[in-house]
Amino acid sequence: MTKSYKMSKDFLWGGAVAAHQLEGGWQEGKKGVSIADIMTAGNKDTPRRVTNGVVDGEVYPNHWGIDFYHTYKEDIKLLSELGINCFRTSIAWSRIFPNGDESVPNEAGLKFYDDLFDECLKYGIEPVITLSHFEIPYHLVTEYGGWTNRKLINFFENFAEVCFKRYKNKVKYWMTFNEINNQTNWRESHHLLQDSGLILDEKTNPEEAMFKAAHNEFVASAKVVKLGHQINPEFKIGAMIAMCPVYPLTSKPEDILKAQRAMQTRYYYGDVQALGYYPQWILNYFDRKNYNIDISKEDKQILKDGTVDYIGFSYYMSFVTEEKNYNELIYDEQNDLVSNPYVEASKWGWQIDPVGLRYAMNWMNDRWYLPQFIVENGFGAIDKLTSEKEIHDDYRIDFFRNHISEMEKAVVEDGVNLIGYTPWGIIDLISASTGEMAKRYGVIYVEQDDKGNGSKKRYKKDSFYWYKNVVETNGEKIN
Ligand code: P53
Repeated sequence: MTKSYKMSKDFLWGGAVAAHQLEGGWQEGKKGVSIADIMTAGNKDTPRRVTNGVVDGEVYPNHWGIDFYHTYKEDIKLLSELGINCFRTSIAWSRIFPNGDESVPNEAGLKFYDDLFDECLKYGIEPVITLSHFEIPYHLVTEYGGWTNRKLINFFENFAEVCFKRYKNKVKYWMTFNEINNQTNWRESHHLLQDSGLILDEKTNPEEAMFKAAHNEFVASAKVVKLGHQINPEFKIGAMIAMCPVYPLTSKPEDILKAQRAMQTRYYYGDVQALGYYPQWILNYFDRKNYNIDISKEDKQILKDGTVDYIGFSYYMSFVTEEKNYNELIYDEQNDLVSNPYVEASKWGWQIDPVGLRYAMNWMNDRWYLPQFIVENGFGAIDKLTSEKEIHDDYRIDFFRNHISEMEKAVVEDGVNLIGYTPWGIIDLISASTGEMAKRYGVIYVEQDDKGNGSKKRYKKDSFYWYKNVVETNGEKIN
């Protein structure tokens, strides 16, 4: 079929990163310690560890990132050569409020983002900003216990208010919490830390703590959506969800039911943020489990008044589940997933499924009726720098081509309202799950190894030229 259509002419083509994964400069400009600064380096087989503060002799890759704090001018210039019109990054909370609970913001931190956003705007690149992307100030963990403490709602509001007022003429698209639903997998403690700043003792029920923390995040997010619209009615403030659709392994009715519960469990976050209330099944679940989530009448009103303007989401992979023992219908992300016989997986076990992107976009559209923004999509792989300083990453081009093709079908044929597309890790950076440099996503290569050694020079990969052509033709030429 030849394509006789185009994406809308104001479609946002960009690239995505997050502050803690590329800035480095972890102590510059009076920045405070964030939770990313106490996570050690890991790899595919060795999980990152969380240390008790910053410990001498440990290796913390987020301390150096790719040194973007110092190189952002050259990097933004390089990115501008792609022809992109937006750039998604986050504001490191600990640059603005080093401890998180101060009343006066840190001017040096604010100035850094002013300069960064100006640099983007200079090239016609619009910043798209996440307020909290896996990097809350560590002090909010040690002093307050993270997001299970309602005091964080207030601290977050202060942080958001300062950012909204300061950048109100430079930033239009915002997101509150990155991948708020990653903590569905609460058995893996790094998700609780990255999403909610939780380091739990043995006595605490992690699932209950997760639901409590998520509730406080919902309230904080809703308050900030309302506040943002007061500060600038033009603001578009979104949720940010890790979209991994969960399929049933077979057509066995119990498998179908299990996959449905899996989707409900992973995406009730979206229900609360998009619709403004909790679905009944989960309230019943809290009751059955005797969980005290503390959802007040006032909270319910706040959730209703602060629904998001759009659904930002990441898409990397799909999941499959089956029902092994149907008595109580629950979905346990750590134990209930099986592999999909129909798709291939990356070296890190992420199942590659472009069609799943179209499925997911339709599923969300049917459920939430909101504009969507693909704020992450990409392929983590080992790249080889040749002696000519080239990177032949056809596998990444294939990944992008197949996903963009399904994305365009979802938009043009299925009528999903999509604002933009920002591939993840547009420039190589530190992996969030493993802390590796070797798991690369970029169309720009950064010559640096897992230990932070290397020239740090930037090189355009083959995928750079390919993506540039996609952007320049507004998604028309993807072959
Ligand atoms: P890395 C899990 C599943 C899907 C997306 O991930 C995830 C995660 C958490 O690791 O995270 C997002 O670097 C996240 C980014 C992250 C990116 O996906 O683990 O928003 O910060 O870097 C890719 O390969």
